[in-house]
Amino acid sequence: MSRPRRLTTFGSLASAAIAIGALGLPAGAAAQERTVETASSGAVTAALSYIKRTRGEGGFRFVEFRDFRVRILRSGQVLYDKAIGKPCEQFCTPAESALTGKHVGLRDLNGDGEPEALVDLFTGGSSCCVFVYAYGYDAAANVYRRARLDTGAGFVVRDYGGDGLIELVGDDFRFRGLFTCGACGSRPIRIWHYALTRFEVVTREFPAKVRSHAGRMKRIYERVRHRRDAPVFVKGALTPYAADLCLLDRCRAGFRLVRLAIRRGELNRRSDFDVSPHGAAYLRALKRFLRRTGYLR
Ligand SMILES: [Ca+2]
Ligand SMILES: [Ca+2]
Repeated sequence: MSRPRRLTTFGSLASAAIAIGALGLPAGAAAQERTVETASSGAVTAALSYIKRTRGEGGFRFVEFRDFRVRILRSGQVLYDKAIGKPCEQFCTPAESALTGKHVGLRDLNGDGEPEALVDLFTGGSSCCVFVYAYGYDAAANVYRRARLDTGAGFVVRDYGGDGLIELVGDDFRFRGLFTCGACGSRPIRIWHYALTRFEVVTREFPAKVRSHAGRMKRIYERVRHRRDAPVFVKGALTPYAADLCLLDRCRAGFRLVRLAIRRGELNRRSDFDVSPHGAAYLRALKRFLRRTGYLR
């Protein structure tokens, strides 16, 4: 006899129990206790399962999750059953998705009336990283296909235009700590749309949102530029400002403000906590980075 399996579920216990009965479990799992969470919408049931163990001793105890697995049933037929795999084979934590409020949920991301199964995992570490796994139905092939997004520090959910096509709004994590300290600045806005096998960066399609983000960065710059410890914070505001303006095809206007800050001496080295580059070298490095990341074309 296998031991009763612990259930964590956001639906009713009854529906989870039925789902488990129908889903079965991978061979060899009986030896270890698998937690299964399920979500249903119409004919679709998605299940996220994993092994959860408490490790450590005494005052140092932590919960470890591993062997994440996703299974999707449609009208009782298993159409997807695979491990989540790297980088979340271990050390990741299930995250309540901003899209569904659950570890596993169903929501239509692209307005076609077909819900996608969604799982968010957090890799741990300081403000990094939230991964979104979306499983979409490919009707022609009668299979589910996976799209994965590394959002960096996470995202918020919007539906600009109210067209049912969901926007995931976050920032460009490649800019973390760029030319400054990790917590000394912001990052350029980044917006994604879901497509069947991938998430697409669509930031340039939302110029009004980019303008408003750039405006915020400029206001931060005006606030911090008088501080004694200015350079790290000035760069923390000017870098995303310049990137935002490039998204609006106004790179030159962004660089004009950077040159003004250089002339005013706001980017000179002023303390031991300053981070290179300074002055004109900052502008050169900024342009190089914006070119490499596709902002400056
Ligand atoms: Ca859909
Ligand atoms: Ca929309």
